[in-house]
Amino acid sequence: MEIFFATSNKDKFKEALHFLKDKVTVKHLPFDYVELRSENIEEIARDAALAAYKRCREPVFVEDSALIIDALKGFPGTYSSWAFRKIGNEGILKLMEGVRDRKATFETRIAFVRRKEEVHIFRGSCEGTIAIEARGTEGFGYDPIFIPAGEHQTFAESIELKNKLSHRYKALLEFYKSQSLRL
Ligand code: ITT
Repeated sequence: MEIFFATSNKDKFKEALHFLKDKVTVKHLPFDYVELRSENIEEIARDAALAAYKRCREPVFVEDSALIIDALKGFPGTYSSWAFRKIGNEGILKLMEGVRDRKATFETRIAFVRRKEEVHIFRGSCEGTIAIEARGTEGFGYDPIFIPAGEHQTFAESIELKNKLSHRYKALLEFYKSQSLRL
């Protein structure tokens, strides 16, 4: 079976390919569209998947991820992409200066459309904390400031750790286990 992953983010595509390459043929559908404004990542993923399906008329999935920081009342959440472009990791660390509760969660929703209007959702999350300073050069986005629960390294310091524990990995595993990819 051949499926498309619609995303504007090459790093996300690389990580998905790493996991799915032995299981299914995944093709990149470069996809820039105006994302729905919502506080619900599932709704955003659903809307994007339907738009992607309209574009390619082939089995396609999208994936929306959000970093949710407890002490910032869930910010950046569904504004993660915008916040990363505007203030980046430096800006997040500044907002967290002197904050003791550093708990944060990465959430991912995969939305898969095989045929018209039929959307399947798969979830993955990874709990952790926001580091005091950015560390590491691997991965992308917020990886240098995210430490998964029970670990000491950030995702950017250990890509092996990320590939094993990440929100994306868990959502892809659900996707794969669902049989959606086997017909
Ligand atoms: P598409 O929507 O086109 O797929 P995007 O980069 O906008 O690409 P998201 O909305 O899912 O992707 O991501 C929101 C932000 O969170 C964005 O700035 C990413 O860099 C960041 N992000 C997503 N997954 C991440 C991960 O695994 N590690 C670190 N940062 C991540």
